[in-house]
Amino acid sequence: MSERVPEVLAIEEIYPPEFRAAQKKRWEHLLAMFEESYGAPADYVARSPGRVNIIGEHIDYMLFPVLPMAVSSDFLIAVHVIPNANTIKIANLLEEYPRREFQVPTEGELEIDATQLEWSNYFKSGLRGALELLRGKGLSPKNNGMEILADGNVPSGAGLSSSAAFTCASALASLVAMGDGTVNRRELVNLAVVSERYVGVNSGGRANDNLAVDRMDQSASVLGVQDSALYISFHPILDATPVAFPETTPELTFIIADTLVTADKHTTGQINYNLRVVECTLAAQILAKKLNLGQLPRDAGPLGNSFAGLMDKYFFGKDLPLDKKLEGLIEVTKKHLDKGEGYTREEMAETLDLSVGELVQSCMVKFPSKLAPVLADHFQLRSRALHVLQEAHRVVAFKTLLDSSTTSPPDPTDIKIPIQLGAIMNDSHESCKSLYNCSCPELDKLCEIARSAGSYGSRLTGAGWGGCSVHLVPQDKVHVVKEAWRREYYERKFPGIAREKVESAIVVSKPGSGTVLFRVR
Ligand code: NG1
Ligand code: MG
Repeated sequence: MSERVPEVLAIEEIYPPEFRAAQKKRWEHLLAMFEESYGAPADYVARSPGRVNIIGEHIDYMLFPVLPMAVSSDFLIAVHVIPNANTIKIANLLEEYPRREFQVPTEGELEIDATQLEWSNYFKSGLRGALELLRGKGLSPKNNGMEILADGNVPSGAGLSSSAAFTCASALASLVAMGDGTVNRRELVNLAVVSERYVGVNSGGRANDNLAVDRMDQSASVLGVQDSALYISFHPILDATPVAFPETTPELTFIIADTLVTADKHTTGQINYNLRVVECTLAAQILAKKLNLGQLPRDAGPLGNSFAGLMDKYFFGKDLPLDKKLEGLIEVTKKHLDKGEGYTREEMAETLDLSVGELVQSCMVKFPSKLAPVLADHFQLRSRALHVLQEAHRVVAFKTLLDSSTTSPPDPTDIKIPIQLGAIMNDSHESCKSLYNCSCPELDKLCEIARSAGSYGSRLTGAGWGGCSVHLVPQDKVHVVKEAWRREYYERKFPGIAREKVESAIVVSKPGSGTVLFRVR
C-alpha cells in the first residue's frame, strides 16, 4: 500500500476542514437527534463514502488495475458505547428504516438472515466481520453494547456502492466499540469485502463472487483521498495509490448520472457479465496455448485464469512497465485471435486439446447463472480481449497524465490535461460499446448529451447494460449538463417524471476522502 494512505486509521477531530461548510448542519442534526433518541450524546461517528469507477471497466476480474474515487456522499454511524451490555440498538434518521434491537452472541457467529431484505443486516454484516477479525487475531472482543443512529446519503441502486459505504462504516464502528482502539485500513478493506457477502444480495450470482478481485468498492470507500483518484491494483497483491487531480480554473468535478434503466442489470446484465468473464478466461487460455506458454496459474482470476497471469508468463523475467507489456499483448491478440466473427465451442476445444465436454466443464459451469455460456454459440474472444487490454492501457495513460500534471503543474487555466483525460474516458465508453457490448442506448444518450453540453469525458461506469454513467465536467458547466439531461433524456424517456426524481438520479461529486472516525467526546 502506498505510503500516502497511512495503514493506521487516524482518529480525527470532529468536522475536518472539508466537512465544515457543507456537512456541518447534517452532522449537528445527527448528533442532536442522537441525544434526543438515547438521552446521552454519541461518543463517535464512523463515516464511509460511496464510490464511482472513473476508468478501468471490466478489467478488475482479469486482475488489471482500476481507477475509482470515493464520492462525497457517505454513510454516518453515530455510536454511544455501553460497557458490558451486549445489546445493540440501531436506528436510522430515515423513518422507512425501523429501529432494531439485537444481542451480540458471546460465542459463535452472529446470525444474519440473508433471505430478508432488512436494512440492519448491513450493520450486522460489518459487526460480524469485526468480531471475526478480532477473534482471528486472538483478541477477545469487548463485551460492549452500542446505541446507534445511522444516516446515509449515498443513493442506493445508483451505482455508487451505498452497500460498501454502509458495511465499511459499520465494521469500523464495531471495531472501535469491541476492539483495542486501533484500526488498520487494509484489514478494514478485507473485512468489509467478506462482510458484504453475509448480506448476500448485492453481488449475488456475479461471476466474481467469493473471489479476491471484487474489492474495488470497499478499497475506494476506505482508502479514498480528497481530490484524488485511487489507482488500485489487485495483482500480485491489493495495493492502492492516490493520484491527485490537477487544480484548474474552473475546477474539475465529476457527475454521476443514472439512466434509471436497471432491470437489465439483474437479469440479462448478470448473464452478460458472466459470459464476458468466460470469454476473457477462454481468450487468455487460447493465447497462452498459441504462445506455447503452457498452463496459466490456476489461482489468478475468477476461473483460475486471467490476462494478468498470461502477461506474467509471456514477459517472465522481463522488466517492462505495464503499458509496454499491454502493448505487446495487444499485438499478439490481434495476430492470434483473428476470428472477428467469434469462436465456437468446437474450435476452442480443439485449440486447447480438450473435448467439448471438458471445455464446458472447466470454463462454463462454475456460475450460479449458467445460462450465458450455454446461450452463446460464438464466443467473441478477439473483441473482449482487445477491450480488456486497451482499457487497462487507458488506465495507465490516465494515471500517467495525472502524475505529470502534479509533478509539473500546468497553468490552471490551461485545459489541455482535462481535455486529454476526457478523451481517454470517451475512448473507454466507445470500447465498452463496440468491443465489449456492455453499453445500451440510454447510456450512449446520456454520454452524447453531456459531451455536447460541455463534459470533457463521458462514459458508462460499473457493469453497464443500464445503470450509471460518469462525466468529467468543469464546475461552470455542471448546471448546463444537468439541464440538458433533464430536457433531452429524462423528460423524453420518462414523460411526466418528477423533478426530484431527476435530481436524485444525478450526483455531483469531487473525489472525496475515505473512511474516518470522528471522536465526539
Ligand atoms: P457494479 O456494476 O458497479 O457492481 C461490476 C462488478 C465490478 C466490475 C464492474 C465492471 C460486482 C459486485 N461488481 O460493478 O467488480 O467488474 O462490474 O467493471 O460484481
Ligand atoms: Mg455493492
